[in-house]
Amino acid sequence: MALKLHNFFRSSTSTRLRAALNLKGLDYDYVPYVLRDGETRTADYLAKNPQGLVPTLEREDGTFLTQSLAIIEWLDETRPEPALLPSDPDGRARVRALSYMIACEIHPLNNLRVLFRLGDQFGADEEAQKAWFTHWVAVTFDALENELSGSRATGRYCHGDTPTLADLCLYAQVWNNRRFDIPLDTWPTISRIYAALDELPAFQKAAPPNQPDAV
Ligand SMILES: N[C@@H](CCC(=O)N[C@@H](CS)C(=O)NCC(=O)O)C(=O)O
Repeated sequence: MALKLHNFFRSSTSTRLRAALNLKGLDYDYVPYVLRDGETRTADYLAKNPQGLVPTLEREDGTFLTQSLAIIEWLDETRPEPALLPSDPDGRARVRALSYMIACEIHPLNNLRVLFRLGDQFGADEEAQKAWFTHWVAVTFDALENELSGSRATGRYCHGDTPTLADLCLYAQVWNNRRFDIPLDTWPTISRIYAALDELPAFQKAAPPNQPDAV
């Protein structure tokens, strides 16, 4: 049985994982879910992913892995080439820190269920949700821009000249920002790195509009 990716085209955590699978040259079956329709809240899906979130990676033996960063690190350990984390501890710490800036400090605050909650509990309309989303992107992208532009460890990509975990997160977050039309020009280094990543077939193939369930 092939690897199966349970995911959603517009989900940034899914985009991260698709790009990792593509960089590793791995084929997978694509299983789409519509988040707004509650397709990840069914008993069948909750048996795969107890949080009812995407992505979930179904392994060849029918077992499941959840949490995009944990899945990507598992892929990197089981299929080491090309490496998505540097070989030195300092480099790994930097790449993980850049990744967590996005994965821990932006994504959870702007997730669909948070935006829904803002609407349901506080009456936040689309404009208010956009302001919320943009605020949390800007707070961390400003800091990320400072780190990336000020560090000699930054290369063509976030860390040196080969894509790492941090680039998977950055690329997916830039796509996610398009949901609210957030322009990139305020962050020239992020913008440059995104453009370099977008030239790579593994990233292009992972981009939301290029998925079978894209609408
Ligand atoms: N930390 C988790 C987050 C997963 C997650 O929140 N995925 C989003 C899509 S990007 C989701 O399923 N959202 C559904 C919702 O918010 O109800 C990961 O990295 O896998």
